[in-house]
Amino acid sequence: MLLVVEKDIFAVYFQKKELIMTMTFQEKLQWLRARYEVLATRTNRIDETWYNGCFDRFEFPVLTSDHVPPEWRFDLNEQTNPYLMERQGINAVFNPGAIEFDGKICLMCRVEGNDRKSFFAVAESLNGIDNFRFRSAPVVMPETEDPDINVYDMRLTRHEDGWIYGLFCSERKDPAAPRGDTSSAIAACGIARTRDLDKWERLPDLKTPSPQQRNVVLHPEFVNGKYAFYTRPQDGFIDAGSGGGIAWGMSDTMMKAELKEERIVDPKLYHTIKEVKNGCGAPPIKTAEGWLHIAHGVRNTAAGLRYVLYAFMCDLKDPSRVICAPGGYFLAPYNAERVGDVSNVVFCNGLVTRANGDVFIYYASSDTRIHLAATTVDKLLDYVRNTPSDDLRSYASVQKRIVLIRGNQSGC
Ligand code: M1P
Repeated sequence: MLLVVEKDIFAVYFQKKELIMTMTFQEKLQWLRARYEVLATRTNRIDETWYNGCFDRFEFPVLTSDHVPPEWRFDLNEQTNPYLMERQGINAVFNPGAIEFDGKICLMCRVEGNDRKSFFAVAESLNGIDNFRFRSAPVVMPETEDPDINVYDMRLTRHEDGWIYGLFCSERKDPAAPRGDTSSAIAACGIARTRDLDKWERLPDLKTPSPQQRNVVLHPEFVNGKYAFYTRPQDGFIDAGSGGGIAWGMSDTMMKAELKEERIVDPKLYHTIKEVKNGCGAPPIKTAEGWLHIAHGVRNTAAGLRYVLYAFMCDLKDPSRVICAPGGYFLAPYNAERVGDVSNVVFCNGLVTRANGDVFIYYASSDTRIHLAATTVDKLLDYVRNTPSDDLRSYASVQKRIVLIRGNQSGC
């Protein structure tokens, strides 16, 4: 039987089961590869149903678990896998670091296998909008003498010292957990460096006064001759949400990076989008007016935690000082983004600023797949400068809205 490779994704994807059942191994393999090709080469378009004047959303996720090549999931040998069964499934592709490298946009994805273990893999695209392809194999991240149980959420920083650093969460079981507690873990900031995103040199984990760390970001420039970090100090168990906010600390070296002090620069706050916790996103964007951040804030709801993205800007000379703090969220889960492994979550740890001022924000929805929001540096600056701050009370909020409405009604 000759399989016609349809251009229509639905025709390829939803091939009739009776037909698949009658296929030989080779025909099935051909269909599997055709299905993958159609998805990987699908053109992405701006979502015309979305408008807020600040950023565009795109119709399709840029990466999903189905974008992981069949070679990574199936044993393609008929002798050892006569049913052409998926042997090592992929559960999700999300939370990517991002960087422009060698004329391509590279996403350092968090790929999670069916076994719950995450690992890193680079997917590249020329336009950053579609046609992302994974490199031939996942990244082999060296371990330290205390092996990580799980690694995830890498932030890529092209530092002025010449290296590309990857800072990520390294999770290990809490050795002090009482017997029978199979969940408690310690989260630390793993550090590695590379020149090509392929070969990585693992450095010692970051040492901080806080016993737990996630969402650590390396600032791209030296500050007073030191390496500077945005951290998220947390006490106790990692899911307790007991962090105090985004903090700032400095280290003399990356070879044994250590912060003697962490100072909160962007606290979590009652009755805001970051009431439970917050965390830094990608390394900040350098603009003429300051360092722009896209971070995430978390609040509780009756349906569980809700993760949204918010923006703030820090002083150009003192990147530990917040100078603009718009109220509310910048981007929240929308339509199908709301549902996934961990629903009602958007999370961003990677963005790319292009030479023409375009900004591509890569965010994951519900810990499941990756989307793109496209904007510009100018629009982001307008957003952080002119979005009202959160005055923390309904009365104050309505006053501001009345000023807006009255101004519009008077025709100015
Ligand atoms: O499940 C939502 C996110 O939860 C964690 O983020 P945070 O440390 O801010 O709570 C991380 O596990 C992240 O990967 C995940 O997307």
